Amino acid sequence: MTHIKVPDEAAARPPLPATALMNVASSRRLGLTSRRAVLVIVALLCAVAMLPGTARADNPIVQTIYTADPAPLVHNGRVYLYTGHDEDGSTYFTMKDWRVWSSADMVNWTDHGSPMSVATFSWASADAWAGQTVYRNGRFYWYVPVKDRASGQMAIGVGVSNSPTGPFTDAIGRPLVRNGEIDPTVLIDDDGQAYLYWGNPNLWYVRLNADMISYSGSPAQIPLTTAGFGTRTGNTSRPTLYEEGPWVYKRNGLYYNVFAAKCCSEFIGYSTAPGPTGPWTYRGTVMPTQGSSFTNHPGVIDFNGGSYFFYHNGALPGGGGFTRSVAVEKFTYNADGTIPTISMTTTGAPQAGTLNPYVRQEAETIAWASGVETEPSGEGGMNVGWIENGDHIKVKGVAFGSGATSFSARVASATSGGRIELRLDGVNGTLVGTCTVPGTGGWQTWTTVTCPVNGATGTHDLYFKYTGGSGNLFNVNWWQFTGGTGGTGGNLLTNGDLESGTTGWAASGGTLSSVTSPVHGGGRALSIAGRTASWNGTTQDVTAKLTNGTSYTTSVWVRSQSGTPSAKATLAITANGTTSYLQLTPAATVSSGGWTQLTGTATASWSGTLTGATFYVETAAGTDGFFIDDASFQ
Ligand code: FUB
Repeated sequence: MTHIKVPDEAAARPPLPATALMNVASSRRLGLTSRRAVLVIVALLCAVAMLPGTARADNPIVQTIYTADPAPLVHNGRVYLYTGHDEDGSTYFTMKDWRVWSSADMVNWTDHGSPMSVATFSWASADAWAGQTVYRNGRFYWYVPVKDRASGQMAIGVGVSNSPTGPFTDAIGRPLVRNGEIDPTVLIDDDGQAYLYWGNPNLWYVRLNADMISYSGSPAQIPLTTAGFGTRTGNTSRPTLYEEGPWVYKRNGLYYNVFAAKCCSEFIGYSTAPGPTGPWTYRGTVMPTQGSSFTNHPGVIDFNGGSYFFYHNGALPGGGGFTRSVAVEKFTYNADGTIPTISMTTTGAPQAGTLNPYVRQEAETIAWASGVETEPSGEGGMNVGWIENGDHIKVKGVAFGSGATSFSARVASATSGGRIELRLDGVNGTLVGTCTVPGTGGWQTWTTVTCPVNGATGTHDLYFKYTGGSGNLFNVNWWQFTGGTGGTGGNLLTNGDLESGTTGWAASGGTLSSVTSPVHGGGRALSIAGRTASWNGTTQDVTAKLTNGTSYTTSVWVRSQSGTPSAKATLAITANGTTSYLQLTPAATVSSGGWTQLTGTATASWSGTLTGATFYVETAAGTDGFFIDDASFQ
């Protein structure tokens, strides 16, 4: 496992020469001399990082291991990120398993471990290379290239799971297709027809059946014309730019194929088409050749009103062409649907929303980690481990609201433990609490420790700085703060002030738009028009933010676009397959002449497992359009 010690802002600096960084990745198992060299490098990086006015680095988005070949999937208000895993010190694409990560805000990523590996496919011998997961009819299908043991050829397998985080099993017990080519991507078109595309050096597609694990007809080649895929020079056997890694999707009626172009080093190019099988037209560069890895690999999504481009590079210490790391940038499509040229950054995407410290958070939910690793926890999920004196984890944009009073963490230690220092906005920032972790008799013998917190109000980056003696100190499974007031401490709604357009919001019928007039506060409000039922309203997924048995206070300003409907805020709670509706505010008449505040307090509780919670503003009857502004749910 990798044990990468990087200071918080290391990656925001120009990269150090590869020779200087060579040994950092495997520092945990290094001898003393190498270890000292690592510490010198880290000290240098720390010194640079303490310079004033430096940007905070959040790319690459995983620092605990090397990751490659990103495949993002948006499901129920979260982004699930499926990646490959480059083994430490690789000199080839030595990849044995795939990994899953997820985030509700694009900066704090939860490690879900490895729910699928080469061993999942009994017929495969090696090469857990670039795949993609899609959702259909309650199941998640993960298409991957692996080496077929019998033929020695690369083939496409398909894993299946009822959960986005697995575990995944081999859906059919044999390759779905096998022609020696790699890198599957799947598009499910609006008419329900699914297409599997893959290929290097060719580009293939086949129509998948509705079961997603079989197909109709035979695999066909998409003609690699220079009009469709650009002109490559200097390689007569490959006249077009298409190399590998296709990512096919549809947006506003246009079909996109974003792919790794030219070799080597690769850049990311793209083509568009009026239909799923073409004809394709080459549109140019998405991301130029950058970033210390001779491959690159695209993944593109829309999430909470923003567009995001995932890729990989060699930016971590010890990184390179076979020790890659996944990163992300936010971008905006041009008005004609073309994609702007995107450059790699060390700052990454902005945070979409905040993180709620008053619900249980996994210790492996991380914006930036230095020195630690993760592992499967005996209590389920993953835990953070291999913590040594001075290691740290940053969690970004933590909304403490009116103030935290105490902190609890689930910890285990086979040695004598240590301390968790809670610091704001820097690894040496304001200390707001210190929790002492005792020895518990085992690395998976868990206990909960609690300590007082002072001075944590408003929204800050939270740093867990781990201190103690030598060697491994303790493991952490999860943590949670207790709030000074109201039990929650902060607005759980993303973009509650509506100043970030429609970010975080959706419509349960009707059309959503961000407007500049009328507004209640600030410069923008949210409009919902074209409603055809009273329950059509403005909605926001709050599943990950809710705590069972907690009392929530709601405030939202509403104004009708016509008529005088009665408006209310409602929470739809789905647990154990049943949905119940909690009225958050009494219904109140709203008009087009001014703003009306809906307020109320209600307790959210459920039995069994919570699978969905949606905050609604709707009307008691009628279909008049309305505006909302300055919404809070806390
Ligand atoms: O990660 C192994 C291979 O490298 C992938 O299948 C390609 O897309 C390239 O990224």
